[in-house]
Amino acid sequence: MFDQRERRELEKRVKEQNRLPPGQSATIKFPVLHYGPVPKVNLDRWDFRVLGLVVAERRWTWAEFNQLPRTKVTLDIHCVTRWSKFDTVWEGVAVSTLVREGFIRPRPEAKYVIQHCEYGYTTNTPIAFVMQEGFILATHFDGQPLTPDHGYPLRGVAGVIAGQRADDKYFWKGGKWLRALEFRADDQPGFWERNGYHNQADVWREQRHGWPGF
Ligand SMILES: Nc1nc2c(c(=O)[nH]1)N[C@H]1C(S)=C(S)[C@@H](COP(=O)(O)O)O[C@H]1N2
Ligand SMILES: [Mo]
Repeated sequence: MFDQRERRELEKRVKEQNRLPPGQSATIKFPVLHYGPVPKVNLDRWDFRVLGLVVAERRWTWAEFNQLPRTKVTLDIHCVTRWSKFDTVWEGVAVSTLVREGFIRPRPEAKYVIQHCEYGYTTNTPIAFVMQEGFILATHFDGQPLTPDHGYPLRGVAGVIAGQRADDKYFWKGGKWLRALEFRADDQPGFWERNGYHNQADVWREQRHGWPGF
């Protein structure tokens, strides 16, 4: 089949470019993966919060969020279920920009960021991770607003900039239907991290699963 051939050729190319992490295969589709139902969103009531160890907590309405400085980035994404998707184009807001421009002022004690999503889904990373270019608070994929399945209206995206040295984590470290970032001094394992996935989730070291029971 034509698709199969396209997929194999893509996989060969990204392998040669050292962009295919161990145990992954390339996909040209965009699988949907999450636990639980897709939330219905009312943008009139939607808000985005910045909480915890910051100089001033923040709350932005949807209209306000869309006034924040925007970024576009091309990322390779790696799902722990072994598919990788290459050259995905996302638009939204970079946490590093918000920090640099003073929209978010983390306190010095803050070391971790928890992404809080609809229905209580959370995922955790060090602050340094969300400050990387490969992490974005995305409203758009491939030039279009996110679809409900992929996290409309806002999601975290944990990806990799091809060729850049960075802390590369599996895609579950990007929360769909994102509603808040919480800055904390201590780490707090999120939904998948408590359900068997690895806390660090380094794609190149294949940190897929954590200790049994954690
Ligand atoms: N809110 C929420 N975000 C989530 C998840 C989830 O269950 N709930 N699953 C994660 C996992 S395991 C993956 S692989 C990606 C999948 O994103 P996609 O459906 O856009 O491919 O979303 C991540 N973000
Ligand atoms: Mo996943």
